[in-house]
Amino acid sequence: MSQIPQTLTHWLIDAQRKAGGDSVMLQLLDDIATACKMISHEIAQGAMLGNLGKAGSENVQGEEQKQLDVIANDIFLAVNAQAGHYPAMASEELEDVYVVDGAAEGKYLLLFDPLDGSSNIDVNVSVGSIFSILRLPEGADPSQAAAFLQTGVQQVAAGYALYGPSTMLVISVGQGVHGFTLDRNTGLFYLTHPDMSIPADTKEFAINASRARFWEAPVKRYVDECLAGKTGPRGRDFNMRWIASMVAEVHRILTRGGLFMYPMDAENQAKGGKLRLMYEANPMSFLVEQAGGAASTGRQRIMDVAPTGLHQRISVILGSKNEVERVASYHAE
Ligand code: P6P
Repeated sequence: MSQIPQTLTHWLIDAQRKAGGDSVMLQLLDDIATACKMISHEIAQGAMLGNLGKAGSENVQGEEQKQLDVIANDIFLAVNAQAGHYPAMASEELEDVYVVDGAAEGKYLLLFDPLDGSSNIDVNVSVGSIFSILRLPEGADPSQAAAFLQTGVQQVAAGYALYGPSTMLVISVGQGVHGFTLDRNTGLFYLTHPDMSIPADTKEFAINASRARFWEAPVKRYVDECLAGKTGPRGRDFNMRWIASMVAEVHRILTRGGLFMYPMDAENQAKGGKLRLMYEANPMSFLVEQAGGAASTGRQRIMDVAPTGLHQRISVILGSKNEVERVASYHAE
């Protein structure tokens, strides 16, 4: 019989057997996959469904929402509320905690950015959804943000969907990082990228170079050395990428290595940085570390940061371990 790739469901069954315990994690990730399939359909239709462009509203970050931001958020909330495992959820698109009716017995908390990089939607560039799953702490009130304010090391699962030329779901439940590709004919995700791993070294870095005038000295030193190429202190040439879609950048790094930086700088310092800790930096750091990479603020491991707010922003330097450590060493000098 011809060998067919393992489906997400069968992979989750295997992972649950290895981890022991109940099948809840299997159900949680299966529902995430369903939500991402539905969002993929909305996005893949592009202008044909009339859902491109602005929603005419702003999110909690004061950012203009695209119609697909709202659609993706509604899908994530509706699909992941059904099984009753989450008494509450937190979304980049919602200021407060979203309490799930009838799920008071749930033991997990879901945090997500339903459509990251949505400024790329109208120009048909890859975007993604990012999710993080925490346990509800014993005795905590899930309706309060405090229940969510756990360090990244407390995550029990994390991942993203990448809506690109193909739609992929990349996840970790603490047993490495594994990529699944959506087959639109069967509607199933199949294991296509088992055991994704980040090389410790790289010649590729990603940063929004238009912000160079705001960078702190250690970041400027690192980038200048890369730009100096083989004639400079690094003794080798580097390449640069910037997609302005964190999911796409992280996927490239999980696939072939690299360094992604959105550091705190003189302009965003008052806000603590650009990217959000709880539903962007922490889940991506979980994946990166599970794949053998590193994720730092420049001054400390991202997943050790004690959160102070649901929408807290943070400096992000993640990817190939030796490069992350180099940037961190420059901060320490
Ligand atoms: P800039 C998208 O809005 C996002 O949150 C990340 O996905 C991305 O890496 C970054 O912001 C892009 O920021 O300043 O280049 O638009």
